[in-house]
Amino acid sequence: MFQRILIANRGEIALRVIRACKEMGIATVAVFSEGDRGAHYLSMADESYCIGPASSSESYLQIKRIISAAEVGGVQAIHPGYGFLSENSHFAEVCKDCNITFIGPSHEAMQRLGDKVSARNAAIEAKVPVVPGTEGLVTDEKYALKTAKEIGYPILIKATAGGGGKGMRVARDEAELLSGLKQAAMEAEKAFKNAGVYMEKYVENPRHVEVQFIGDHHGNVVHLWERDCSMQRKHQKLVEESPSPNLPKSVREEICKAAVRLAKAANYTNAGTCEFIVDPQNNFYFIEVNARIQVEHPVTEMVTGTDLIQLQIRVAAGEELPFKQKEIECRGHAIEVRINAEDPDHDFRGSPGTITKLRLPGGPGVRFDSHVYDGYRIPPYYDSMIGKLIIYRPTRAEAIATCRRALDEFVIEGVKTTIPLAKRILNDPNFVAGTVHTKYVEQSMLKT
Ligand code: MV4
Repeated sequence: MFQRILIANRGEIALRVIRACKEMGIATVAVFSEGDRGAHYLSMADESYCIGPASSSESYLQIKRIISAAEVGGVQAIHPGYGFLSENSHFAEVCKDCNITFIGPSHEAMQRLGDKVSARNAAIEAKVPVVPGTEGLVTDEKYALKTAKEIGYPILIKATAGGGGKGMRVARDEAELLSGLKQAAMEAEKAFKNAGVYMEKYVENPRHVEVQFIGDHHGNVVHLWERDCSMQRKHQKLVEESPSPNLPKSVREEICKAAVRLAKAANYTNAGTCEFIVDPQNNFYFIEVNARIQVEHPVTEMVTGTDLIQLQIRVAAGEELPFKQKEIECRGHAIEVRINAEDPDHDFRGSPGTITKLRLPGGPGVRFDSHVYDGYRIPPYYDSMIGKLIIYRPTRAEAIATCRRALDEFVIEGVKTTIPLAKRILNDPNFVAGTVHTKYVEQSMLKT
């Protein structure tokens, strides 16, 4: 087992990893930018090193600075968290070359499943349902028009190096297809230095269901059931839950087994998530793999009674998974509400500043994963999420009641937050009915 681990991240996920390490008797090395200097979570690590100015590109994204801190800190492994370098296969490779264990998939598996077309091909090989679309990248307009004719409009054009909705375009006819292809390729070149695009039939208003899986270095891969993340706004998840409401048990079993097939076929080790869309007839289609631990991992931890970060560390250290698939039950119901420092009256733009009053909810079934505290200055340089309220109760109805109560107790002053929106969501009849799709918030709750 590792003696010391460096956490190449910040905020709530850095604290989450520090906590897991402490319980395992593993020393921790934190890194921070000037923008995070003095944040209390840093003092919970055994050591912490400043790796640069506030901007991410000069600190948390600087591979050589992270590796230097790892060398100075004398660590055996690095946990990347999510975002930043967590899906950067070059970083995973550099760690390997420096004899530092990257707590995540191999750089080969990351590449194989990180590229969207490559992942789609792996899904096809593993007999995982995909949306009808192009065999590979769109090479010329004739092929694009022919394929679009075969599968029918509307078409979704996607960047193969994209993800999380970046570089996507809907085309509802030939004209939109031709212009969309050009724009998507230009955007992709600019954003990802890779202009490759592919096409899929556009599934209107789908639900977003993702499957947590984890593989060890002994050939075992298991799923830890699914999460429904349909409550989103502009590809930013607002509320996630498990199990997925109104998804028949048989479909849940199928979608979870499909994820395991794909992970096994790709020789995937450590934690990952397989993202699907589900149409109104409960048909599911593979979309992409997230080759990292995700923000919403606590939802899965609650319904399966696991600690996913500790599992990641154990697997990275070469241990076998401590359970077989049939031992992993999905029990009770978990709901996570992301708490962002954003101003709902100004298109949810960031609302950094100092927290002047903080009253946290508590009581049965309430967990709050966050690094913030009274007097904490939320920096303007990073993602606006400041914590996650996770509720766990025996049934969905009870989880909703507890979540409403917890949100009512929650007081954060000094910055604007998404708590008012969260309260509206938890009281929205369609959310309570479990019938929302990925466009619901934008179409029905935030109609400007
Ligand atoms: C789709 C889709 C509908 N049809 N693909 C792509 C990024 C990933 N995170 C979700 N994505 C989607 N892929 C096909 N063929 C719907 C989504 C999707 C979505 C698309 C546009 C706006 C918001 C969305 C939220 C969730 C899923």
